[in-house]
Amino acid sequence: MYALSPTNATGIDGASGDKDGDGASNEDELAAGTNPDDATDKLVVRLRDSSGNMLAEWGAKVDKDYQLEYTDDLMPPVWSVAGARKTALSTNQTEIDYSSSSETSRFYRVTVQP
Ligand SMILES: [Ca+2]
Repeated sequence: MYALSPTNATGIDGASGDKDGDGASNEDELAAGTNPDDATDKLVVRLRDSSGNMLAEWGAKVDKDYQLEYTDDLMPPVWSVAGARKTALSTNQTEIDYSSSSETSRFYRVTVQP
């Protein structure tokens, strides 16, 4: 499907390479179901306020499973889940972190579940 190198992990065609230069590694793109040859196709998470809680939204791939996670400290990060693991039924996915209202800073990520 994609011409990625199994023998040169750090090369541009390798797992940690970024063939299309969009900032997402080839390995992460394959896990997310995005195209490592298309710089306009990558998993992007946007955050915004929703009545005092943080709402995350991302462009999903149908039938992929996603989980929103957060941490309040990056040194080192201890990730906790926010909301439930979701199987995408459409390309627009959202999750609200209802535990976020009292926090002054918090970091988020969306993981693609196997
Ligand atoms: Ca891409």
